[in-house]
Amino acid sequence: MGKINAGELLARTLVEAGVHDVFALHGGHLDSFFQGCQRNGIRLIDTRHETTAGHAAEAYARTTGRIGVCAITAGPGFTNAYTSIANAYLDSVPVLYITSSPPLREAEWNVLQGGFDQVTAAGPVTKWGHRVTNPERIPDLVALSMRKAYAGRPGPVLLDVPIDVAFLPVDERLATRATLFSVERPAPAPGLLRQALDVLRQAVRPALIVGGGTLFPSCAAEIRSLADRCGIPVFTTGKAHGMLPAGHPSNLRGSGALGVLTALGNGPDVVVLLGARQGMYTGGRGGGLIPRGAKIIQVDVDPAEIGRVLPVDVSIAAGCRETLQAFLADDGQWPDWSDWAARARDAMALTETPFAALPAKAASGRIHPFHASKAIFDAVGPDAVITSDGGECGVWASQFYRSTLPGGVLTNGYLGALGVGTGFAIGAQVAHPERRVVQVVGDGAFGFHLQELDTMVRHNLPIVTVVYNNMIWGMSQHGQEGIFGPGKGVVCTLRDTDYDRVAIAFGGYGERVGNFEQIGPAIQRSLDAGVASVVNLEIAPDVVHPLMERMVGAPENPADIVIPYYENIPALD
Ligand SMILES: Cc1ncc(C[n+]2csc(CCOP(=O)(O)OP(=O)(O)O)c2C)c(N)n1
Repeated sequence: MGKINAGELLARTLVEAGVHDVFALHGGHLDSFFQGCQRNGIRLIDTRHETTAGHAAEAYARTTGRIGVCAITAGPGFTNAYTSIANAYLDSVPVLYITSSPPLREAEWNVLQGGFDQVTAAGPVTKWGHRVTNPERIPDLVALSMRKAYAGRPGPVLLDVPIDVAFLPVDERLATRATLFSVERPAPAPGLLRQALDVLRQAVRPALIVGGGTLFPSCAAEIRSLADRCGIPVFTTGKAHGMLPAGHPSNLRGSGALGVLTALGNGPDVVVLLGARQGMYTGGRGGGLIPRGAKIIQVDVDPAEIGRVLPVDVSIAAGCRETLQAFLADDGQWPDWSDWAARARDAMALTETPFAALPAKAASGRIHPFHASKAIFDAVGPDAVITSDGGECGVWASQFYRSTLPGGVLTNGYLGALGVGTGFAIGAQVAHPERRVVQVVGDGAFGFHLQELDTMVRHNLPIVTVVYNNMIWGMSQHGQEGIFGPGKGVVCTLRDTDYDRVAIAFGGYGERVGNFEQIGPAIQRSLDAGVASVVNLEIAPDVVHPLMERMVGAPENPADIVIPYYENIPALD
């Protein structure tokens, strides 16, 4: 024990907390920390934009269940990362953001990379933030920040270490000690558990909707046991794919099949929302997913989430895993739901039917995105980690992607931020070197961070990126045309860029694919290339996903006021 600097102490504390990898972009403010990471065996993965580092840390957390760590510099490093912080906040993912800032002793003197308070600026998108003023406090503050990130509903936290604090020598004997912990959440109250089981056992057509609240800690084993035991159809929101193995008979995947069942008037009569918040991803109050009149049992560790949009019949403010364990510990009989489950599986097949008969080549001569998506995921298989980023392409892809890894499909979340996929792919590949990582992405979305091909190549991350190159911001243009009429798109045109050659320029592998039959072989060659690659797919700009019509209008009553992308306002009679 002797004198070290605060950056070194920070690195040692992270090691003690079990952190192996930190996503970062350099700034001299953090040099004592970066040197400390190097000396203490923490792997630094440096990206070409701070928000990609943040997205990578988020994906790392989502695919491992452990906190992601992102280190970014003062001022522009922090502001660049803001989108990723907001993304993790809205999607409830534990990420520790370590930032630096100008010296405390030069406060308010118009210095470099300062002039605003980062801790305050981060306030609306973090669970907690703190500026370290005394280097001896680093161990307990790091531990506190991790407890804050995990506790209750998880989320990002920010620990700011000003440069003069980061470089200060500190006597290790005077440093505080870190109190670490394992994640425990409250069990359900016995009375409420009883009510929930009674309502569920009386159900004729139950549905379990599993959300991101089942990731921290992972409930995959318990969800599988429950599905095995009672055969309840399980639907997942975007963050919870992979919670049941891809081929499990109860795995109804995303909400598509639920929407079909509900539209056919054969939706569930009891819905269990398990760590799945009410809101856009569970159909809002529109009744498109959860039919009006269905009973709702909502389980969420955050009591504030229960009943946020629709009233709830049984509210369980407890941990998802603990609630599942309590369900499993009950030895009552489960009804036979096998006929209902078979009907639900048939509905899943119906989501493909309307498109399967269409030709693979659209009127424009380019590839139909439905067929492209099917061919991509036939070639990729279920064991890869998938990131999906973009507008309509994400909707097409969602019919086919699957992952055997819990949380192994990473998509745009509540922030709706394009550009998340590239950082997600980096974080997932760092966390899972044993798995293939495939990113599917719109040409618009890919443009936000295509410089990260450099990061993938430098760090030997053989991610396969498949670009849906339809030469437009598709969802935007199709939305505008849906509202204002054909040809009325503005600010939506892109070029037919050689994204494959961009990959080659960065030291990777690339192919352009103009015909449907070549999609599978091109993906296979990319998987075999041993280096980051881009498959540049010529996708038809003239194919509009039917979801667009619902997103921008088509009210039941033509007199309703249509608010595109949000709930329409019914006309008063
Ligand atoms: C950062 C960000 N900027 C703008 C938008 C608005 N937006 C939503 S979808 C979309 C078009 C997406 O185009 P692309 O990624 O090419 O996918 P496509 O719809 O063509 O499949 C845009 C611009 C957004 N959601 N996020």
